[in-house]
Amino acid sequence: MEIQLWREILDPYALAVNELIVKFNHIIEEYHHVGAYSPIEQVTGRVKTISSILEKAQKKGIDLEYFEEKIDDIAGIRIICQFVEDIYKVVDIIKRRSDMRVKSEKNYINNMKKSGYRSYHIIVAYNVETLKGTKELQVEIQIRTLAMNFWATIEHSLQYKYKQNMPEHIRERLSSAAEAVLILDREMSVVRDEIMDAQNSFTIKANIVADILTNIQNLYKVANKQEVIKIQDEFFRIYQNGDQEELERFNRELDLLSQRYRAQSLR
Ligand code: 0O2
Repeated sequence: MEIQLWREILDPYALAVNELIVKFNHIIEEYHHVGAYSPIEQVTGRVKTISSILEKAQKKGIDLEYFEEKIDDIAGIRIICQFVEDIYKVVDIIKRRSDMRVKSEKNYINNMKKSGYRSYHIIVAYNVETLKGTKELQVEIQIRTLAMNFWATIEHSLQYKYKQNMPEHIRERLSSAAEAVLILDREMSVVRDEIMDAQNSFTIKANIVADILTNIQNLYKVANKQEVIKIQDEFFRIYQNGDQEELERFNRELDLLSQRYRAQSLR
């Protein structure tokens, strides 16, 4: 196939990857905007390279005429979570969406691969709009924890280096590292509630501070400058004390003051 033709075929996949990265990042933002913990930590994506498509087609005996149907990870999204529990939340989120249809799933979390690989894979059908009209594509979404991702990234590079001939002692090391990842994820799940609490209060505090600063900025445009400088000093004092309740109270008072000055309409 000519390079140009490959480009034409792969272009919609690049669009799908870009769109899905935006959409999953938006989910993270939505959680943060309401001061909640996001089950998604990070999102990345890629379109398989032509050489990797050719390699997979050859390995699996796929006729290149049908590679779009037979290779389901031409477009790949990787969602990284902090905890194993988050993976299942993300799976639910994906299943409830109307812009993608789940075609198949593989749970390598409960059924670890022989290599030690763990991840949750979902193949979805996803529509993109192109100059030629709507095109339905398959996208592979891999969902895994930070620890699983660390292991998979290292193992992937070693697989690439050794191809089919990975030395036995390295294979054994990887296998015991996979066990360590399993234990690490379990340990993290035990302290999950405490970690989430800490992260939630950090996000809530950051949101309050952002609100206060917006209020002060808006007041500066309409209120007496000396008064606003006093408010600002008061904010620094409360901030340094680090008492969240006092910050919340201060923010409510500022809201009222801003309303009085109709400053909020300037937001
Ligand atoms: P790349 O370079 O990431 O695109 P299979 O024939 O079982 O290997 P299949 O049937 O396409 O592959 O589906 P599967 O098992 O769900 O694997 C698809 C992708 O999962 C792989 O794509 C890898 O990204 C990842 N994966 C699966 N098994 C392993 C593993 O043992 N180690 C690591 N590091 N990743 C794995 P590609 O095309 O193989 O690779």
